[in-house]
Amino acid sequence: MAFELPNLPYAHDALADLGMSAETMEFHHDIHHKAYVDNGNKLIAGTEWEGKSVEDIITGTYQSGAVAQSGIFNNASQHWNHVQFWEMMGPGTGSMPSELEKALVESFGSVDKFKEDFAAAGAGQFGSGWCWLVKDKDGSLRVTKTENGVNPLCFGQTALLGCDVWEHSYYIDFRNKRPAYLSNFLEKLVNWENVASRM
Ligand code: MN3
Repeated sequence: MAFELPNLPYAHDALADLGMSAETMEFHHDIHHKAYVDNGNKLIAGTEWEGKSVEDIITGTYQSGAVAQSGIFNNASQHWNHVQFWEMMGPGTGSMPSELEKALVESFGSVDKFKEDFAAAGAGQFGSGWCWLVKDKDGSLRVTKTENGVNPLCFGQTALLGCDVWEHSYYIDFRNKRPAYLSNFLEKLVNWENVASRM
């Protein structure tokens, strides 16, 4: 099926008081995400991937490893990544559901240690990419980082939380201060209910 740009699950200015401005959303969702959708649709037209789900396209093109398919992989994965990213944030995110808190404490020792590891992964990703909280194939929770559009689907993992550390995600609001963007993301922007629902 053709990729489709979803509306944001909230208004463009809904996160402005929480550190992600309407201007960032206008560039990030309306221009960057839309470009992945439009370019992805152009690249899959007439190929074996046309009509496949975005998840199948991501895992299929990543595993194939064929250079000729890297454009399809990059655009499909970035489309999927951004759909998840918008849903993983929200205004008035509230408190962390207890089952998520319990799982984080079991896996990392404390919620603060999880946040420290997650922020370090994001800050330590050299160049563009993402940092993640994933549920691995054995059920364990792990913090990971990936380059460019690579995501947990590529490794058979479930993405519980992801943060976009491409410069387009933070340069308008935080300039070059990626660690400040990551800390703000964890403290103010994450929709922990959404994260818990993915477990
Ligand atoms: Mn982005």
